[in-house]
Amino acid sequence: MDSLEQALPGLVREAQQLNKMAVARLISLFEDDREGSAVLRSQTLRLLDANPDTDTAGRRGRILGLTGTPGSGKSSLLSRITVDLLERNAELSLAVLAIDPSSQVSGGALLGDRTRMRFLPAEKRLFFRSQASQTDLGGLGPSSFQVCRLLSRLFDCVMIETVGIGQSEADIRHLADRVYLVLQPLGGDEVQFLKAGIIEIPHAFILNKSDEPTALKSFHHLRSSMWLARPFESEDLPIFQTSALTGAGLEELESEMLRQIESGGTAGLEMREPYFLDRWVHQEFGKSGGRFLAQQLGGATVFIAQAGGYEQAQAAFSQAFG
Ligand SMILES: Nc1nc2c(ncn2[C@@H]2O[C@H](COP(=O)(O)OP(=O)(O)O)[C@@H](O)[C@H]2O)c(=O)[nH]1
Ligand SMILES: [Mg+2]
Repeated sequence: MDSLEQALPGLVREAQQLNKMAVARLISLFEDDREGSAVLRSQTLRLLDANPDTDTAGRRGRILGLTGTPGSGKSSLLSRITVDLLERNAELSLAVLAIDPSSQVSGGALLGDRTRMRFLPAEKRLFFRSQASQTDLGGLGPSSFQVCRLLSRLFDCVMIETVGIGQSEADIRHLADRVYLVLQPLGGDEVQFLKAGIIEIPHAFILNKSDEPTALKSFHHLRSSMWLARPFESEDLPIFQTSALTGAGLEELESEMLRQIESGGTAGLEMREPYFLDRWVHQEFGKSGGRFLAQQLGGATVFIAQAGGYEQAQAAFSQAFG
């Protein structure tokens, strides 16, 4: 750790030039849950926000989330969209964080989706990282928040792919500035979109696989489901009909994403720190840890303020509780 501390200023500068090796090394630090690493993380964040001789200093990239059931086409869409966006905006830099539920079974988060991504290894403006998810139901991994704090300081946009089923999909709403739910046309037995249960979460819908024969019927079905589930908003909720196979509908979706990215940075990962500190405490210390935070330490918001920051709060909590 000592040697990393010395190397940190250089490493941060290289990462700000989007050197892939440097970015990957910093990610490892932000995924590291050993105690000493919290100090290095807060040093990294300070360096990132302060380095005056780079144009990324003070950057907060917009965070877009793509969620939806496995097989709906999230990875296929991302592999096209990312490359298209880089072509459409020559200044843009993007990081993709794919949170892969299958990795628990296969034992490694590295293959799987990556092989399907049409990925440009030499392109500095595009960075791809795959992460194991916490459960086989998807949702965020234990360090997804940490890695987003880092990536949003380096790239104009962070795109997160998560599987959204059950409870876990709501997590993405806490991390992303905008959540897109990717759906595929209904099968013959008409499972209702409403039953999918996640219609309340997203800001926009992507009905993918529009090349399939039942796509149009499903579009009308989705519209009426939205009227039922979110009657006061449904006018404002876009549905993008896309095909990652043929490319149909992608231009419209990409235009909306570019508008999102160019409209400014993230609405504030700082604001989300209390939620993720609470989540971290529950993960690491269980329910009794959560009670201790709420009852003895005044709750996550108060405790972060008292400790002087998120990293400091993690370290202080481990001491106070452990
Ligand atoms: N017909 C058709 N198949 C697609 C489309 N997008 C993805 N697929 C296929 O659907 C399967 C799942 O895609 P994938 O991107 O891995 O889905 P993910 O699990 O949501 O990331 C793959 O076999 C893709 O080739 C599409 O627009 N049309
Ligand atoms: Mg995928």
